[in-house]
Amino acid sequence: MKISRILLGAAGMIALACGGADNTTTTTTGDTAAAAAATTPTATPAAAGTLAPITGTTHEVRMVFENNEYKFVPANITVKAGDGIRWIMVSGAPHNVAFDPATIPANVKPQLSANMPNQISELSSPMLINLNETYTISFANIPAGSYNYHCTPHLAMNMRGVITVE
Ligand SMILES: [Cu+2]
Repeated sequence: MKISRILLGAAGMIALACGGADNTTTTTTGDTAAAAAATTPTATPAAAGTLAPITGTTHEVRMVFENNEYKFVPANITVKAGDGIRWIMVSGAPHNVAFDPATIPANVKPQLSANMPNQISELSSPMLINLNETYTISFANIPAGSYNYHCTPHLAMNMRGVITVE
């Protein structure tokens, strides 16, 4: 009597242990897979579509036609994470701020695009036509790196700039 109870008990515990282990493994795997499936699609568009506001300094770049040259002044600018740049139309309009999508890394493009309102084409700002008209881009959440840009109407005249995000 005692022996069979012990055996039954032991068998029961083994069965429970096995069952428990199986269930735990299955449940964990299922949950992880479900969590990954649920997280990945929601997180990516949220990150891609949300403008990250400027939290630091807003720098100014003038768009000018001077000495027979179309240029961004300064053409090279370094900003810190969270800074922004405001382009201002001074002379020689129309001008815009355009990044060649082919030169912008895949991990930068979604946030840069989210930080550029009213694009006329991928990563291209609208045209600034009037004196003192401005266009501002936040570089918050943009990975450190150097990014080339140009003015679409004056690309052939070499109106180019470089933004370095520290
Ligand atoms: Cu221009």
